Amino acid sequence: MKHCICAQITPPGQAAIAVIRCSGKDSIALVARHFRPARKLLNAASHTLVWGTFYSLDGIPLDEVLLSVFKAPQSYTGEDVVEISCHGNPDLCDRILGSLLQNMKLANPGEFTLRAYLNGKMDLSQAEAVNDLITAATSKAEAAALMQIKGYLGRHLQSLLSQLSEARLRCELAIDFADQDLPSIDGQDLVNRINSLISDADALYCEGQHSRKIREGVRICLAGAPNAGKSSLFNAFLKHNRAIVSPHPGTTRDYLEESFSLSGFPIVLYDTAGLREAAQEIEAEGISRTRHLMLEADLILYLYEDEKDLVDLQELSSKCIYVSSKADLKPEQILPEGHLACSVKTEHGLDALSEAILNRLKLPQEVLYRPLVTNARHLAALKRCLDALFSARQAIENGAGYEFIAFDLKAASSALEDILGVISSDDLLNQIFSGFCIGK
Ligand SMILES: Nc1nc2c(ncn2[C@@H]2O[C@H](COP(=O)(O)OP(=O)(O)O)[C@@H](O)[C@H]2O)c(=O)[nH]1
Ligand SMILES: [Mg+2]
Repeated sequence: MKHCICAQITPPGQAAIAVIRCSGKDSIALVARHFRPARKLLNAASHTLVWGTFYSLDGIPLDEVLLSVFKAPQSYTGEDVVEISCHGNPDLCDRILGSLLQNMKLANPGEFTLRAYLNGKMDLSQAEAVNDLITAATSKAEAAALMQIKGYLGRHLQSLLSQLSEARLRCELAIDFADQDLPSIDGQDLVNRINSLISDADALYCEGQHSRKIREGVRICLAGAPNAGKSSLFNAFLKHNRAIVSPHPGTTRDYLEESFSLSGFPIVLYDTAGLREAAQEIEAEGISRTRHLMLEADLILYLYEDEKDLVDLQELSSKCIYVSSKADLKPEQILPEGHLACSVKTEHGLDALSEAILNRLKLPQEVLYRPLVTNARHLAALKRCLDALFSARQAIENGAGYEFIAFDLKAASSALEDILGVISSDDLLNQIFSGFCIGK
């Protein structure tokens, strides 16, 4: 039988209130051993509060507490749950938890959510989204995670899965009745079904690739000649003086990395050493890192004070916004097509630059109201599903037997089932849930 588990679900440290959650078949009876009036707890209806005193097992009163009672299956974990709200003194919480641990086990990270998943309260994609929501750094990332918790993605995948089964069923019928003189299945119909599955899965995958940026942050690299004003712009975006700004070229030798939110989207901004030849050793190393960061970035802001500092970025130019910096010093300037001008000093052009960044990245505001695959594990599974579907379509085109097509369709289904956790190995579950915080 499964143990009752407990853990503090509020952050450690002093607070007005701390909450300890207990979950398991016997949780109500086990907490009642510590609680007066015990009978009130034992008789409590689900979703009610019970007020009383919490005692250690040897009868010493520890605190006045408020218990929230949730009965299976109407609880977070799907088991009987008691949440103990006590006073938020860390020492006191330890003593309450210590008493409970005489009959219960301390929950592992993510174990409450793991139980919720195992008890069918949510599919695996929803369970993972719980952690995404807790760790989301910006409002857009929160919205995407919440959509997933609410099950939008799960329902969408379920519908793909049932279309896949339908197509597979047709193949299997064709295999089973191959030796009988029945009309063979409609090949064109099967191709149509597979094509429609491909376009659906492909849209989900492509949007997902794009939206991963919502989770992980868009990487923007500031580049340009030394002294172009990169560190100043870096500080302006972060709204504090993180990077050293100096009139001496070559001050920023290593790179700096900071995150901030741009209209709710997470951005990881890199301030780099300026690109110039003939640098000292350390600076040269900085420059080679700059090149690397420019390659990896989703977007490059290339700053220049003077047009003579513009360099040909070749293949990188497609992900580059050219910014003429220190515009306050160049009131008469005529900008090349597509370039922006800004001044950190007067703040002129900074809003337009932010807007240009958002436009360029085509961050999908509206996509948030549709199911999104933002999790790397899910994206990889979706890719496996797509590959299997391509292979099925190829098999039909090659005139391969239906057993080959059925095999590919089966592989496509199990890739989607991996996302939902229809069947999942203990290893996978451990890997996923160990990334959670204790108490979730
Ligand atoms: N007038 C003016 N000076 C600026 C502006 N931005 C940066 N500077 C100055 O240009 C110099 C180099 O700036 P910095 O940000 O360190 O450039 P970096 O080498 O590209 O990081 C410093 O003296 C800054 O004060 C601006 O918008 N207007
Ligand atoms: Mg600098």
